[in-house]
Amino acid sequence: TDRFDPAASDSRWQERWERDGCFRADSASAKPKSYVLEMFPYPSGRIHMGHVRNYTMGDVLARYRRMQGFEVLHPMGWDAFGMPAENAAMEKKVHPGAWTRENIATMRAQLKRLGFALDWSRELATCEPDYYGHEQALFLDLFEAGLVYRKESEVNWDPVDMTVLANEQVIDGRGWRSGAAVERRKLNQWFLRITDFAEELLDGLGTLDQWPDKVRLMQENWIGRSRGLQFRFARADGAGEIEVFTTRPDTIFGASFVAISPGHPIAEALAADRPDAAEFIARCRQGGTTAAEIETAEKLGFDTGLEVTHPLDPSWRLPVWIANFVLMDYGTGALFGVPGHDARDFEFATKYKLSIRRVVAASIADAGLAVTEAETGAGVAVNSKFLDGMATPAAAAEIIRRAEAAGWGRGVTQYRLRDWGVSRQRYWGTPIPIIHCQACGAVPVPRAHLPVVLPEDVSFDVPGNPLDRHPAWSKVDCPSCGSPARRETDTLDTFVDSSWYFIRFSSQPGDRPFDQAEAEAWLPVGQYIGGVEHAILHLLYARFWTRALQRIGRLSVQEPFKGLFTQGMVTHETYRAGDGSWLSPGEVRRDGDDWVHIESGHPVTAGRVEKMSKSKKNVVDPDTIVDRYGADAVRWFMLSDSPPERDLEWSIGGIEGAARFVQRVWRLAQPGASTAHEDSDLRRRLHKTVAAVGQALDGLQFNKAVASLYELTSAIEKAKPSADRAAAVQTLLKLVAPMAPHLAEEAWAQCGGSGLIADQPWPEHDEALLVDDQVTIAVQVNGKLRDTLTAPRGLTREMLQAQALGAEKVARLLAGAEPKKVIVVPDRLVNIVL
Ligand code: ANZ
Ligand code: ZN
Repeated sequence: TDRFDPAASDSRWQERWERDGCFRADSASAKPKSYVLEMFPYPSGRIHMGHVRNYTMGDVLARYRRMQGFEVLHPMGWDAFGMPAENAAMEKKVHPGAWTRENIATMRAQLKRLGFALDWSRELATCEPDYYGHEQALFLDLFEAGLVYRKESEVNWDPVDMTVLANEQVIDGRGWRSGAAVERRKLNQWFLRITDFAEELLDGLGTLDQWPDKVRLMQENWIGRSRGLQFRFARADGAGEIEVFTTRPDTIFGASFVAISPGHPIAEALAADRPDAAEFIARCRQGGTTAAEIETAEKLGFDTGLEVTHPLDPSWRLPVWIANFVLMDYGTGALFGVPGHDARDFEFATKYKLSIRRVVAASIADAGLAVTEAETGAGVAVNSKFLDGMATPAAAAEIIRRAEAAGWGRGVTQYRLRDWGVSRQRYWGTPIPIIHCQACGAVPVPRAHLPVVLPEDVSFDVPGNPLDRHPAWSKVDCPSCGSPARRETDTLDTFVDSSWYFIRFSSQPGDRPFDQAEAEAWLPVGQYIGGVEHAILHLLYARFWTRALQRIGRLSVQEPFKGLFTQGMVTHETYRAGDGSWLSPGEVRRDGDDWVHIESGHPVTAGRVEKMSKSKKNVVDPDTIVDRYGADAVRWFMLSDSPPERDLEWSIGGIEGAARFVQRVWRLAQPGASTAHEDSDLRRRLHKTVAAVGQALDGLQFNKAVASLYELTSAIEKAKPSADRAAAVQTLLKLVAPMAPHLAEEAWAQCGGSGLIADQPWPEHDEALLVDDQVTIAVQVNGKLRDTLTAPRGLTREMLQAQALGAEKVARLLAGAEPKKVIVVPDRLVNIVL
């Protein structure tokens, strides 16, 4: 046939791969192993183009590694717990489980249509007891190892709906449903001791040389190591001390106040007998719990009337304020304010008329300059007694030395990283396997009783956690004393589910979370691919979980993801009608220089090219495209137009170009197809392409691989029929196979190739054929080497002479003068005599 027909072909090969168990990973294989993984999707409804791009990249790599002779693990699963399912339950009255499982079925079918080389036998969904039951076991392992604890901590509270809100449910400080201003409330919650691993997680970043620098930097900043001084101010009333933490001990003579957090014990004690203090603290509790919200909130202060004495000058007193920007869970929950050199302190001091003093300057001579805004950089100490003239780091070290010598403080390391709060007051998550007993406290559910399964009969007609309202589920007997007790009704943060799914993929025993030997055979993941939106939390939590398992002796792997790649987004044009509503690109047409709405004829404004999103109506549904162009054209387009880390703009031109390329390759493979007669050096070209495509795929530079394949295709099209040409076609098909696997299989079969092309070894190249037939020509002036040229072998004397005289360095030496004589030795040298 003269056309490749994806509609007939795609499903045929997909079934064949499935039937042959082609992409099943064999843990017992003697081949070297390669684990390729894309971040598993949240089953939100349908696959979008972003998924297609992500999974195509991983698929190309997986198929390439397989052809290279690796035993490849390339699995797929579903990050299936989370809020959207509960929102759907509230809005559409469907059970979160039914909604989720239906979405999974749809999306699985969509992925299958794209022909991904996945080991579907290892598919998992985190919402099934078969997965989350093992997660409960791991939670208990960590609990027993002291890596899990419970403490009181703040949550977002919606005062109208009377429910706890997840951070994502707080929009501009208000509850997403009620619109009420969110408050902070204290609740007992479960935490994982990730801070125990802060140093390891930071140091481990140094070993991740196959991660993007920007992601490592984001993790580094998130962990946030600061070195500084912790010391005590004595209260002037003699009633104890206030301990503070500073990263700028050099500014100690610039202190103008001490500020404590609204949650600080001194603040709480004060609130107990002063209503104005209590009221102030309550005011500070308004607004959400995110760090960003606390950072940007207006600075609020309350003068306690207390005073402390300066450690380096007992006659110097500083006022103590309660300030909303001081976090209780960082450092000591108290600080000394230096308005001259800290932006928050400057804002605070300006508002409350506290003194602002310069203690750092560019040089000693600038000591008298006024400070008009916080100068946070380094310099030399001024107005600081014995520190005067010392550079910032030396001055800081000097204060730490004196504090330690005199015993009023010590040098410390602080991390910004907080312990991981994993409690969620939600239904659709992994139940935390704990039972609360009046007498025994928090008791782990006995292992034999795992999994603790979510009840099916729950209602979503009122806000709050359905598990709390369920009449029977939480009522159990204490496993330790037998008296009536209560199940924990909090469920785990879904980031816990995604912190170990890649381990479960390695082996799926029924009686434990994973098989250690098999996990160690596959891990670490060789190449992990996903969105940069997961650069911080997901990756950090997965790294922590892996290290925690290592600490308790369950897995001897340090880092879960050896290579990380973060791909760009898929974007598309946007359009808006006169009333500001969005129109899909299919609803508009060009009219001269303008755009109009096809249906109404009204003018339309073309907007920016933006990430595909439902709200902007610029989504292209992969299924429609696969129907029309076939899987390979979509896959090819996803790889071809942009470097993979950049955004890819969807366009009809692009997908049609990809579809045309598929047909071009198809035609090449047809018997007797060539009517061309060029006698090109196809062999050399072919070996170069094999090398270039391999190198590009190793570096995940898919667009470069595509460009090389276009060139080879054109070269073959021009070549006259020959054995070289026939061999080139077969090799081309192998090179194209990871990207356009259906086409490659069909054409391979057509050319009489044996077996599946997916099972063929990756073509080898001959290094000797890679070197261009180029020579290096020495360019001399008066017999001295001045420059070199690269030229094709056999270039004429005249051409060589012209090139040499045109060389920049030679032209400079000649300075316009005519050379006396030019001696040319072809393929070797040009000597210019002046
Ligand atoms: C005096 C000072 C002078 C400070 C100066 C900064 C600049 P990083 O670098 O993020 O670790 N701080 C201490 N505890 C705090 C808390 N619980 N909540 C909010 N801020 C707190 O920040 C350390 C600095 O943040 C500390 O150094 C302290 O202010 C403040 F020119 O002390 B500094
Ligand atoms: Zn008990």
